[in-house]
Amino acid sequence: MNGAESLWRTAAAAGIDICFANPGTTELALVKALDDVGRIRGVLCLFEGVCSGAADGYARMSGRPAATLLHLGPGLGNAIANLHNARRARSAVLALVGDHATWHRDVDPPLASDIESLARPVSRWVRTSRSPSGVARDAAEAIAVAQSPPGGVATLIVPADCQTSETDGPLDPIAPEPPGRVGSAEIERVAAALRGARRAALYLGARALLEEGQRAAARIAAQTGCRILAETFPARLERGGGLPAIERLPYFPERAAAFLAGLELLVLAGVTEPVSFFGYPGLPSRLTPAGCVLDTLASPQDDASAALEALADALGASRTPAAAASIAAPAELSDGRLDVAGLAAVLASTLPEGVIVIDEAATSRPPWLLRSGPGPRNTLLTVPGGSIGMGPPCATGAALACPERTVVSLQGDGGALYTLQALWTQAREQLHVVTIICANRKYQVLRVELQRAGVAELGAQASALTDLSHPPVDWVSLARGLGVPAVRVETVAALHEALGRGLSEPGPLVIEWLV
Ligand SMILES: Cc1ncc(C[n+]2csc(CCOP(=O)(O)OP(=O)(O)O)c2C)c(N)n1
Repeated sequence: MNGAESLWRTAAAAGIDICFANPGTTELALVKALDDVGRIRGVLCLFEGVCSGAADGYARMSGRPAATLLHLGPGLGNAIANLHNARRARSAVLALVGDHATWHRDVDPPLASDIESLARPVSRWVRTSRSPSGVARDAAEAIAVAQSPPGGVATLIVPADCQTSETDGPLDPIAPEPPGRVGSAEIERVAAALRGARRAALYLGARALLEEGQRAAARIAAQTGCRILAETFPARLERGGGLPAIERLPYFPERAAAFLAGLELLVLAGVTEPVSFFGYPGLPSRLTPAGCVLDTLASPQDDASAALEALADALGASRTPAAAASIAAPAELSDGRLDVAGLAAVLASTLPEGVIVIDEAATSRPPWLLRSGPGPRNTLLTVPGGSIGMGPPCATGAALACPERTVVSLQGDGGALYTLQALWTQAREQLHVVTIICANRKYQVLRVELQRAGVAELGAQASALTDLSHPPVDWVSLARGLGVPAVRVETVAALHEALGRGLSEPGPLVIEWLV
């Protein structure tokens, strides 16, 4: 057995069943070995940023690690923006990168570069395999690190000769570290603080936003009257279907300050303190109001759900589930031109139970996404690292992880243009993804930021550098060119009809909304 086969057999034993790949000559032994091993599905992505975003989406929705296969430094470089998002989402990703044969590197061939230096900022673990016999051990270690709390990217660089040379065979998986357990003293301390505070909130992130964490938080809220808040851009937020009403922290610091104003106690569960996305002169970077006590119940490394449950018990909270949030009556659908309110109404009345919603809609984001609670059960995935171009790949990975569920991706046109090649993979794999492109034909959020910075009127360059309308991008043609059927809508009724069709028919669909 060669090193490549020993790597895949080790990875399969450790729970990896998919690899988002864009290979080159230095990865071909790994490509061939996928056929020899037969337990890992190779999915071709036409740009490495699609590989990394899809692996992130797959890991978020499956709860299992996902692999990417990338071509030396340039391939890894193309993947970095979405590896950054995966790092911030704390997704378990094994980034495999091929390299030149060890004996060939000395001649400094054209594709040689410092791959480890490229990998480090987005990886919690980086290693270059030194020998064929080390490849399986390196892979086992990488996968364990990727999954150990809080989870992240582990990058393993495998020289071509380490893939092709003979080895002893695969290794058993290495168990990831367990999440940290919050001790009873900490639980008692936070319980006492919550009992003593008149205006308190739980601030939830990461795994605290899965079902068990939310249900425990609802018990605590029912017992103490505290609010339940979520980080602004959660990696994965379960919503609806009787889960509690949770408000996402607003994006702009002024709104976040108003949102948190008056709190005396903010309890962190699975998350670090709230901070502003960007620094604005005169506004604070840290968002916790002056005089409000920050108390960490559970860090992102800890089992935040278990800590919340223990806290609910310590507070004597009832075990009977709090009354389910009432199902919102479908909003009235107007028959006029489509706007953000119309989009929200169509989504609220159309989306089925169990839908996975991807939010990279930027300024077209319907408020419906910011407050969870009413409505059928759904799962929301957002962009925790703020690096746009995550939506189409992440939708692709989520759909592969959950073939029985539908994915609806709300996507700004600017962000979509970074990684539109994901549509081709959606077509090839026949994934049930409906992408609504919010085509305002500009980088609107940057114009909002310019306004906030006091620019009353855009200069010619500022206007040009935030404009996507000359020439206008034709999303219907782009999607069709990549094998995905597409339709353009301008009215509420047309969106309603198109979305209904997309939800009921198999395979992907793109709906271009001319904003
Ligand atoms: C990788 C990356 N490059 C650039 C940016 C800066 N950026 C943030 S939002 C944005 C434009 C978003 O445009 P669009 O998706 O059309 O949404 P809109 O703001 O128009 O609603 C840009 C370029 C970023 N966040 N990430």
